[in-house]
Amino acid sequence: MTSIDASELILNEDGSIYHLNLFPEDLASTVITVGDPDRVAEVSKHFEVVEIKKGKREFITHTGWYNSQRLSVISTGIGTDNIDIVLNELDALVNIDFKTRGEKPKHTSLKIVRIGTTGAIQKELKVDSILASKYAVGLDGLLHYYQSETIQESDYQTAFTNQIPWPPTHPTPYVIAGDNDLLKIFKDVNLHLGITATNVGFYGPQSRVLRLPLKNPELINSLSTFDYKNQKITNLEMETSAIYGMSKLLGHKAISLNSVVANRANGTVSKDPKLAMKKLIVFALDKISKI
Ligand code: R1P
Ligand code: URA
Repeated sequence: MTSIDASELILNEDGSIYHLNLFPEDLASTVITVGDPDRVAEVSKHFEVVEIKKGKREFITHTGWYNSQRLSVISTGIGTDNIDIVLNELDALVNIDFKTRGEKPKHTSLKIVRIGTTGAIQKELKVDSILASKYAVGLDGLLHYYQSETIQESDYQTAFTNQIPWPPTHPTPYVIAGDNDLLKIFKDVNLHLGITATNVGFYGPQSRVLRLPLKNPELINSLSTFDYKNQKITNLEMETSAIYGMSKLLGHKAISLNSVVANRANGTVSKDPKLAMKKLIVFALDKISKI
């Protein structure tokens, strides 16, 4: 069995994983990820018991019980660079033996549910609605650092690059399908199914102009008019493509749920984003208890 060097799988002095600061036994097999560290307690306050509260940097974890199911909720902070850390370390916690530093003989598959916020780019998608991502379109480039061609939706990708002029300075867009089993379980009249584009920033990379002129001012228009088999890209955020891609590569199941806090197509924002998030958390926990 190959043993992974100390420089590649870094453990803290107490033997916990480097960034997440967790031991394997601290993690449940169903993991809710949230961007905002303050959102962790908003989720875990619904648990009957919280047995573990740990954290380091922006990565706060609470593990406890909800409806007789053990759940972990962890904050990822913002961005696909953080998702690279979180997904690799979550996987290491269940699939690498920290004593031998080798892969465990039996693979454990996690169920990962993102509860996040997003901006809609289609007029019809109202603020405060909730959306699950059927596909994620990654504009961020993270997946290109891994051997990931086999999990990418190449037809979708070809349609994208045929319809949208893509500057050679930007990473090639990649497309990952959401997990069908989880999408079926979460199906609901109150849930929109959409196609989520993930990018590396909130301002320029999502076509927001404050003081800096954009290199490609047409980006948001081309994203919102792009069409693949009569389905349009519905929303923009900063983590889903990496969560879908890394989960698939590592053998985990993931679904991304987002509350729409802004609609870029009609310039509206939620009047009560906290209440909308509370509703999404209750919705997600109810569905998770059916997994
Ligand atoms: C930007 O405000 C952040 O909000 C969205 C984006 O993906 C980005 O992380 O998600 P979260 O609310 O989960 O952080
Ligand atoms: N999060 C994003 O990344 N973009 C938005 O427009 C809203 C939330």
